[in-house]
Amino acid sequence: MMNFEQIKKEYHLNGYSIIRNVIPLELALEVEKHVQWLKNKNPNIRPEAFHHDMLIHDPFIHHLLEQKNILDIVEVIIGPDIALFGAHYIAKKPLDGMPVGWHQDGSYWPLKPMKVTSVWLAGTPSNKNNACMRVIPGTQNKRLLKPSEMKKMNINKYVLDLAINLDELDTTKAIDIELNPGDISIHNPFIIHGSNANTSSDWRIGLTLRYIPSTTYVKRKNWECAFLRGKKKNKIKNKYVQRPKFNHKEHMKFNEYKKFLD
Ligand SMILES: O=C(O)CCC(=O)C(=O)O
Repeated sequence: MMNFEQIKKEYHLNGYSIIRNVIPLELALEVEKHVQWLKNKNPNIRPEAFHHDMLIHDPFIHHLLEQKNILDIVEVIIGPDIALFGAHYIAKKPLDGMPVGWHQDGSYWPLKPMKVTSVWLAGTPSNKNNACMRVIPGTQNKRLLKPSEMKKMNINKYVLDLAINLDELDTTKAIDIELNPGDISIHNPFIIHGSNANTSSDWRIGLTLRYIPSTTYVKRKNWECAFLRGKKKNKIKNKYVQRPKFNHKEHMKFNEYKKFLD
């Protein structure tokens, strides 16, 4: 049983919360399989960069988006009318998985208002050894830095193109978000977080999912969102994709693919 009150309390106090065994292990193993499948299909794209456009029409991703346990947790944070505006696998290969510089998610996002929460879903163990996400609790109460206040990073070496200058941070306060497959963490769009390079001999696979209430507008032309629960707001002109249909030639076959046949 999930303790929603506890999740809410931790999230507001620390800017994040860890929730164990949110999806079944069997499904988490399919997350790992999906990354390997995408990698074979897109050999020229690094697996840290399996972005939204590659995922938003994918039935397996929609199967994850329909998981009641995840939506119930998201509802505790952003309320009952829920959409997704971002999905991104940050999958780090063994030995050369790229680091993510310290940042606040909200610095990147064209959201009006900045009401949003992130889920980080583990498809493999993610720990200190293989470069798990790290957060600095309490920094969710700081102001959001503008991109112009951040340092430009080399995108051949870092997952993101911007990072907060190290001399503005106390990284000794950082906490490692250690997860097992099927666990999730949720984090606030203001909290400062990042991760190291993966130099271990293991994969580190995480799926980031960004949820907004249907009252948040995504101010990016033709950006595709997925509507997931509750009510849409007519005045908010977000574009919602249709639930995809499974196609044997285009999609990875997964245990429950039949749900997407019609
Ligand atoms: O996956 C990581 O290491 C960092 C994740 C991250 O920056 C995010 O979810 O916003």
